[in-house]
Amino acid sequence: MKTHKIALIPGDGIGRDVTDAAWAVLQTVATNSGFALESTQFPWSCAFYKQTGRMMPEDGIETLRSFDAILLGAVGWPAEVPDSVSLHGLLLPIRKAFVQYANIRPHRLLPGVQGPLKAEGFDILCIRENTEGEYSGAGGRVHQGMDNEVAVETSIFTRKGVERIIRFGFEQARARRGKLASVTKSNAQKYSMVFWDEITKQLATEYPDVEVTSYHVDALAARMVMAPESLDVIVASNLFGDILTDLGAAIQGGLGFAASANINPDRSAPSMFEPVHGSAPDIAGKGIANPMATIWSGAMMLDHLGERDAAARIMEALPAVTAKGIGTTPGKDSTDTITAAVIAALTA
Ligand code: GGG
Repeated sequence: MKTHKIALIPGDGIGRDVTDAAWAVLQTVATNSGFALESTQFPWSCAFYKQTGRMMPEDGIETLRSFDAILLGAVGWPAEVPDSVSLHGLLLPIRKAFVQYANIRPHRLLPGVQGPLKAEGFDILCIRENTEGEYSGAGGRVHQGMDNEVAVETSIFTRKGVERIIRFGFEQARARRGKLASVTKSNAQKYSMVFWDEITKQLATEYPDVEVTSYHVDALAARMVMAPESLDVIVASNLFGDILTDLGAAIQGGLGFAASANINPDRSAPSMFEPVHGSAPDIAGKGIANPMATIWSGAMMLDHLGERDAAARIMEALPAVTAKGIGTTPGKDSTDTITAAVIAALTA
């Protein structure tokens, strides 16, 4: 029997609740589909940082390298560890070390879910550049605590990095409805964002079948609210993609539904799958976190591992559950209730 080796990193807060739920669903579908999933769990988190001074061990990346994929819950415990420390200590190094340059975030309104807009049929795919740009971590601070203190944060956009993510966006658009929105703020940022626009234009000649439009990020955000049906695939930088996908999550009914895949398209290292949401310390341990985003991310993981039928079965189960009104209202149904309903839909 084919066995996929998965590194499980529940992380902080509700991360454990949602990864436990997703794992139960993944095990069910694996058993029913004739393959096996074998997990190794890693306690890397802010609690780990408090004990060891690191978010993961020095050889953490090398340890993860031998796995077929990584399933992660959430990172952050801001009362104890600054978010900038936890993000730069775990999530960002994994994305960079494993060249997971494409962060794929699907936003779809599931039946029965009431979003804030009338956006029936809302279905967009956001491709976020995941290894450079505004989150490169280049910069510094001098004269700390003095009135001449300076903080500098440098965005890094390389031709290789920009070309490969925009090309990935074109390929995704080609496989969907053939429309690509390329997002910048090139009227205000005259080096990096003009560079991005130029590369979009150059690559467009290779994809005559894709209708590409360049938008400024503010206009695109407004369009997502006012005319979401006009959009198909969005490709954006690390920061803009991060922000736009929280907007996408809101339109699809909340962060509880927003899944993501950090993909290494060349398959030279493992890819990582995680919900868009963070650790939500305010509801941690209450058993009310919506596990759908992590279950959906798990389906993306199975798809990436070549288990397409199993992934498709999960993606049929989720709307079947929400159509019954289960998991559609924040806090109404427990994590266990939603998980059991998904498992029941899978085994019906
Ligand atoms: N589920 C992953 C998580 O905890 N994300 C928190 C976060 O702040 N992420 C920022 C990012 O995705 O770059």
